[in-house]
Amino acid sequence: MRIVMLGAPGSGKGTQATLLVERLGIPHISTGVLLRSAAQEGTELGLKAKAIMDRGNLVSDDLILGLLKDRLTEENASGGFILDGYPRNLAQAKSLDEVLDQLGQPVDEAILLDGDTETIIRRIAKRAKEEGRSDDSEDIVRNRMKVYREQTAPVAEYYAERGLLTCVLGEGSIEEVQQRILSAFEIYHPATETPG
Ligand code: B4P
Repeated sequence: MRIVMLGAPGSGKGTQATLLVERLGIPHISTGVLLRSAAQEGTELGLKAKAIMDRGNLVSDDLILGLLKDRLTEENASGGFILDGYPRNLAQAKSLDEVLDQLGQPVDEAILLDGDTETIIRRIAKRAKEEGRSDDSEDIVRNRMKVYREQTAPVAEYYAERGLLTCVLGEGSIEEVQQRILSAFEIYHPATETPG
């Protein structure tokens, strides 16, 4: 199964994707994680990306596509994946379709986590205190929200037009949101649960 997770910064994409991989046994591919790893390793690409991420803007489509293609062609992605943080604009959505068409592995589902802006600001403020991520300060988060509204929100429509979009309310506890996703997709652990 090939799933794309969509949602504003702080909507819970990465959090929910991490829980879903345990259920589905497919890898979690996060472009944010790929970029932060490259920055930590100090590669030229990583340092370039870090300067952009620290302002809350999107890194260039070419740069991120190169990183993503390498990851999608790794062997453990051939049986499916949960893609988190990509696509973030319409050009990326089209590039993703092209790459996956070439691999003969089209997107099966897109999940949009919908949440209130103030909830998101609160969650990220908490993470800023706990983890100190350099793009989590309040003014940068407000810019990330603006970038989301202008560039990423139209991507949901792109998948809706193709009949692939499921919207899930991202408010409430992490476990409550996970349960909503599992119910929407009728995902159960075969050994311990039966469909309700
Ligand atoms: P990401 O790493 O994707 O960062 P994010 O949008 O904040 O999402 P993340 O997955 O980390 O957080 P989550 O909502 O799960 O991107 C960072 C930057 O990288 C971008 O701004 C951009 O510059 C660059 N980038 C990445 N992909 C790109 C692309 N394709 N093109 C160009 N640039 C790209 O969780 C947030 C917090 O909320 C966590 O602390 C979590 O514990 C908490 N939380 C989640 N759900 C909760 C709940 N239900 N209740 C309480 N807390 C909750």
